[in-house]
Amino acid sequence: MQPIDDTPLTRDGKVLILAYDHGLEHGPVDFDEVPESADPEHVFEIAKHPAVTSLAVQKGIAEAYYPSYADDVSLLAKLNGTSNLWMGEPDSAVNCSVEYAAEIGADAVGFTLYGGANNEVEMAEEFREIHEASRAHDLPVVMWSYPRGQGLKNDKKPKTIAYAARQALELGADVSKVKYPGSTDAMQDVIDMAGKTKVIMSGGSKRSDEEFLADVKGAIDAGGAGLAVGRNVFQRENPEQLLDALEQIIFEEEPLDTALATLEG
Ligand code: FBP
Repeated sequence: MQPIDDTPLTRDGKVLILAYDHGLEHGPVDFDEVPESADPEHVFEIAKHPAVTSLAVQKGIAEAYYPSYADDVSLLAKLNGTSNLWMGEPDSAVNCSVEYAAEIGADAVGFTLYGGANNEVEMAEEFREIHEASRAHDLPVVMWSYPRGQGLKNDKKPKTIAYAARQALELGADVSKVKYPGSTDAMQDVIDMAGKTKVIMSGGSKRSDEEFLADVKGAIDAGGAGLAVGRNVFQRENPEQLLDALEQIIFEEEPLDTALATLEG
């Protein structure tokens, strides 16, 4: 397995995944704010920004659109996913194999694990197959580490998030994508539990520039490896401007004020 820092998923050891699986996970409601965002080409164009190390999409979007962007965008194939129409216990159908992801040009693969769900055992077994196949294809694996299920009333408790990051390490993920636990100290605990697995913050629903960038800065200051973000980027009229600010915080270690000034400029 080549070192993850030598793969296109990273830039200087850091990660900025632009996530665009929302049409499946949440449905068209996520495109209401900026209607052009329903068009995958709009988001592939955003993903050309140099701050974006990878674009995460489902198989159907990869198949239909990636051939036109393969020279400019690095692809992360999300291998499982669920629609918001599903009302059962959290679960996520495996809808793409590692072999097929490699065939369509993926540079990395992603998998959601709902730790604590009634289906956790089956999901962990599915992850085992994906993890071992990804090693055979030399593709880094990103785990969407999301504790969720009827036994977990609050999936954002710092200790629960730390446990999810630890699960990612124990099961072999190269990167664990977690919800921000609310403070730099709590994020530091999460990162400590993840050992050599890189920890990145999940963007979450759209909020003000100040709130969003402060969380990203908190995660980076804690030693986080970066961010996976969807709505806070594509639900904006000027996503490139926010990516400029994220580039400063994540890759250039600039202070929050400098990044905020970029947005005002
Ligand atoms: P966001 O930055 O928009 O939160 O995107 C990250 C992501 O993990 C997506 O890949 C996924 O579709 C979504 O969040 C899942 O959100 P939820 O926590 O509502 O299931």
